[in-house]
Amino acid sequence: MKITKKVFKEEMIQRLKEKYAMDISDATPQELFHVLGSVVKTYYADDWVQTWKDYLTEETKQVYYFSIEFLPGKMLKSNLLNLGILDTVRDGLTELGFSLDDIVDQEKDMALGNGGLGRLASCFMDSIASCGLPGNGNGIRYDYGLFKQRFVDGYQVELPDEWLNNGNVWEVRKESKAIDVRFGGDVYMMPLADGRLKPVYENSRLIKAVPYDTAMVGYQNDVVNTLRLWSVEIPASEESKYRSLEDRRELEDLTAVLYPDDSNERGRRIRLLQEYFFVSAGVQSIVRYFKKLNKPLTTMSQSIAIHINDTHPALCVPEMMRILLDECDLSWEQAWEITVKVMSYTNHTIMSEALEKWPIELMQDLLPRMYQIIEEIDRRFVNQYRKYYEADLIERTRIIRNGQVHMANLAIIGSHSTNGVAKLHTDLLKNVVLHDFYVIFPGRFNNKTNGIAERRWLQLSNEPLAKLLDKTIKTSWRQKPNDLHLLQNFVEDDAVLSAIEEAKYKNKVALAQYIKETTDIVVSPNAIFDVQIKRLHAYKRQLLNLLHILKLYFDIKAKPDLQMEPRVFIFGAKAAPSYSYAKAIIKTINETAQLINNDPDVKDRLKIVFLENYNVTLAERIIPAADVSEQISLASKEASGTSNMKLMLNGAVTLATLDGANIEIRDAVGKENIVIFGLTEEEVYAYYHAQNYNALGIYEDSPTIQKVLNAFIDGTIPNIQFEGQEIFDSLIKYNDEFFVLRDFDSYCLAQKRIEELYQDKRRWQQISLINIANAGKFSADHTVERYAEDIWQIEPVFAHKELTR
Ligand code: B1N
Repeated sequence: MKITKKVFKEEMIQRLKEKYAMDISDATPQELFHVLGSVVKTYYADDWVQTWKDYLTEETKQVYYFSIEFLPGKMLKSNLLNLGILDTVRDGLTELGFSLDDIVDQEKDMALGNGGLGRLASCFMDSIASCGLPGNGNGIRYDYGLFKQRFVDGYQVELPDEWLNNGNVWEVRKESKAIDVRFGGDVYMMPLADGRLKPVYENSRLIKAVPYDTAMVGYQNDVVNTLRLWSVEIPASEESKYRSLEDRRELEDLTAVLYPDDSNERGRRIRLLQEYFFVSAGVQSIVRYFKKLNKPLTTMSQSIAIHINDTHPALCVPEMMRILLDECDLSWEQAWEITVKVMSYTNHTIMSEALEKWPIELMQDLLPRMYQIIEEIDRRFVNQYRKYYEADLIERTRIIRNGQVHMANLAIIGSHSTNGVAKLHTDLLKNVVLHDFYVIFPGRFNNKTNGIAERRWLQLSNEPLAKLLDKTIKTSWRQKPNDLHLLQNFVEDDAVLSAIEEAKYKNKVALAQYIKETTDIVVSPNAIFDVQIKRLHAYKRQLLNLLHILKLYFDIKAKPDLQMEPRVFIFGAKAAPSYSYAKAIIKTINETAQLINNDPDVKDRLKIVFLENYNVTLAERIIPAADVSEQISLASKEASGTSNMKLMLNGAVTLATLDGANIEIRDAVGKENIVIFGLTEEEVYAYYHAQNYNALGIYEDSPTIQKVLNAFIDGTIPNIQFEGQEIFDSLIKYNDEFFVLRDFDSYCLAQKRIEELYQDKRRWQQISLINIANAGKFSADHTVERYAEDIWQIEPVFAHKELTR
């Protein structure tokens, strides 16, 4: 359908009248947003219905991406871009007397995720649709998304994220597709006359899972996939069981909040119920759909792929078994074969505190039938493999041990594919963390390096650069991110090099303005914008960044006329509310900012800006303006990282350890075009094996480190008596778990190198260009195409569409 400016404007005027009974000239941005959203919905409605129908009638194999987190951010602009009407709508609104950007501001971020894992799921949704791949998301519609972060006296304070307060234009409630989910009570197996066993449930509870569908619009390809998020309700039949308000509350709380922990698990009752809730609803609805196709169940893997994004949806395995056994009357062997073929699993972390385990009693109590099935999977696994492997290996790989259910073991045993998210990460899975499984199932392991949606992270968020690219290399990069490579031809072109710098400068001016408005801190766009944006976690080492800033500060204090390139250190990070160490770091960075930003001796050579409430929308503001990308986790700890890719795509120079995808970024740009420092993963493991890391020794040998660390406890940094001591102790008393002190000197040298490079303007511009030109590799389009081919065995729908058109 061709949407002209004229048609669009008339539609806006008409709908505004209908919905709010007013002239468009009187509408507020909020009202305009709602009307615009509903107009945009009509533009993809036909394609959405058609995509559903095509998949059904063509019997297209589809993937269902199960994830307990999705982090789409705002959707208006992205939908406009993908529909190919961004300019039409922007111009139309201008003619009506409004600015699209003001209206865009009205949309609340959809923040149903914590960080990288949830954002990856959303980049994948965008890429799956944009590559014309048949795929859907399956998750939870939390009433409250990730908390809003405020700083009060430098401390993080958490406020609820009431994202649904003004309604959600994009979602469609599908009452008719609701599913009953059962939990609790007792279950026993009753023998039937024909010898089969049927489960009988006593005192169990039924809850209703209601799906809310959101369109995932593909990039100018008429494909509209679905993100299905489930919300809990009390079924009419069960109303009588919920006498008291508390009873109801407990149930309704099930999909109330997202657990705010990133890379960290705390086994909570409600969390386990959340996991089962969206898994059961999702798998049941998939089987219901499959049955419509009238094909034998044994062929399910030809029509359906289910992806388990980290272990949170690992109950997909026993839930599929339950349905096939209890409701479809298949034998165990048949059901198991189908399940393993349908399921695949991604591991996102090797941090042991993030590996999910549930106490047996809790699982038995809340999900008795799941537990029975898991026990049987475990029993058969042990039985089958103990013939071939030593008892210890079997003991280490079984699902149930030490009183706990090991979810990663369940996901690996119950699926045909286990992948890591960057080369190094996958190697560590194979050789260290999951080595025992690799011995048993070598063919199941594979790597899929993460990727990012370049549409959002360049086309939408960095218009100055996008326009420059169009002018320089034409527009094919918008369809094929790999064509960014064409920019490489301009690495000696002075005009292009300065244009890149100008685009960056423009973005820095805009960010400086935002910083002024939100924090009242004045920063110069001529300074180096040095950016670390990610969750606050000890392994990501925001502390290392802070130690270096303090060193620079003391250098200035010691030598007041010290010549240095002015720097703005920009942080964005939320800490899990219960993670007191991470919160101590936030407080300390904020107090150090007070100290440095207000010290007249510093004379604007250093500024620290900690922006509140880091989220997708804030990332879209910061990333285009970044000069330096801080990727400084301890080698082996960051599975992949994705902000590293986004920053590179926007021309920032990466300052990194050899961790996660940083290694692949180095390989893509060449080692002259990235600044690498710190221990390698081998060196880290060598310390573990020798157990000879000695933080105190490093401290005692280095006057610089002493000076910097003492600032935490001697009152130099104000108002952090408690926090400063906690951080100091983590390094000295508890021997510096993430080798911050060991990497300190190397990091300072790397920072020096950044400064030298920056002072050679042309060289810096060239590095920036080379980073942009080589970022196409990290497009999530490639990543999902690899998943589609190697793991899901699904194909793009275009081939067929072209034929039938
Ligand atoms: O997943 C991202 C990676 O790029 C990051 O390196 C990795 O840290 C991140 C439990 C997690 N791993 N594990 C989690 C999140 C929430 C939770 O409750 C674990 N997040 C990651 C994408 O691959």
